[in-house]
Amino acid sequence: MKVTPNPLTNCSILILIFSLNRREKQNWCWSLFNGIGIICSVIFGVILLLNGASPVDAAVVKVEKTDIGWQLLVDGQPFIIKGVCYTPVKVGEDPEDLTMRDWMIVDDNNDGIIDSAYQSWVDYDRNNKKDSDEPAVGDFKLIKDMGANTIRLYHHSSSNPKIQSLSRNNPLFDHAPNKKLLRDLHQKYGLWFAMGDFLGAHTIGSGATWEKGTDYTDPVQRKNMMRSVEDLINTFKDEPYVLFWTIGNENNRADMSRTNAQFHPEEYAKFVNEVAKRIHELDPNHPVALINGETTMLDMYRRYAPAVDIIGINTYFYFPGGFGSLWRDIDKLYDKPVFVEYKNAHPTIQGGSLDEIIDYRLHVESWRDIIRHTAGKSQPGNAIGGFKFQWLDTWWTDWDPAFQNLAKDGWHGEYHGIASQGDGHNSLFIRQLRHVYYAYQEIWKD
Ligand SMILES: [Ca+2]
Ligand SMILES: [Ca+2]
Ligand SMILES: [Ca+2]
Repeated sequence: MKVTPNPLTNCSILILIFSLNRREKQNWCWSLFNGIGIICSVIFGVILLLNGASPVDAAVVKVEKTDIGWQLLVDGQPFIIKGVCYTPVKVGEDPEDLTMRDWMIVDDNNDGIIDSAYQSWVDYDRNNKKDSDEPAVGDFKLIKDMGANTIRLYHHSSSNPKIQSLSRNNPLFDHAPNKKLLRDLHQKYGLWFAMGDFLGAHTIGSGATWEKGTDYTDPVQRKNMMRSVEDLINTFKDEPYVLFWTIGNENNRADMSRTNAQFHPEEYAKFVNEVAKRIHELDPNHPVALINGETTMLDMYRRYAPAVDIIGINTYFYFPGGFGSLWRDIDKLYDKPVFVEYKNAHPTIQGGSLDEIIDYRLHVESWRDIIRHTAGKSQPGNAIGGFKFQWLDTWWTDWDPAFQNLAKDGWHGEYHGIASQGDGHNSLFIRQLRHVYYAYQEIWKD
């Protein structure tokens, strides 16, 4: 686990060893040197303590292609991503109105404990009340018990006012990240985090106005986005829970991302490559995943973005039995390891609630298709796992964030949760676990 030793720590240790080795010499000159060495060691140690620094214990994560296909390796061991997208939103809050808060700091019962992380509870009898046999358990214990090993976080908050201003001072991102919390979740539950930067999606990080959207031909905006990414890497690169970095979130789709990548694919792909190279300079220990909507523009990445390590696909399509020709299509266009972020894009709603049987069957088939295309199984062996979108129903996606309503186009984006928020009272604490939770518990246990 130990990598990239802190040079300050090394310096202190070297001086200390040097002074101890020479201690037997009585020469006054050596004594003076020893004295200086010990004093320096103490000063460096104090500086480290004051800075809250700790020994570097980031994992070494790599991707590797062999005869059997692509694999993600964590400290040398093959790793399949059993992932969950995690963005719990309290009923009534809406990121589009800049009212959504960061779950990492939400403590609405004012007890100093982060609510969703440690105090959510399962409403087993679905009566929308917390009964005596429904104790606070917390989302990450539930997610761990479901068998997941990785959480996807889309974008990072920052303590730097200049970086905050690039996200329109959005309350989601306008504060220091809660690294202590993430460390605890890693230590307690063994969960890894895929840490993201939107790279201008939804205008976050670019400094563009919402009306104009992010422009990848604008050198000022590109500089802003690079700074935002550098802030992410420099903040988290030595943290033990980082699995890899994600950049973008289907920025190739203008309708979904408010960027012009779709209209300037070459400029976008070249910028992505610059960003991936910069990340590798700052942090050689974690790969870079580009998140794309479906498989359009992969040929551009092949030509102009070879520095990307992993391609993540947000997919809305489902074919009987899984993802159809997705794995082969990607292999032909862009020879990289692949993970998918997937959902039941057309949830069947019966009598105002999700048809959980249809939903869980679809998810089981999707997961089996992922596993079928991992290294050593079906060709091309390029799958490294997937992220289920998402942990909790959101109520802001369509119309009023105070109501859970259907979409006019059948996408029903407010019903993608592994857990629902019941009737909306007791948000953000209540969890009604759907059948899909128990389905994953079964298929992810190996
Ligand atoms: Ca609390
Ligand atoms: Ca109950
Ligand atoms: Ca709604």
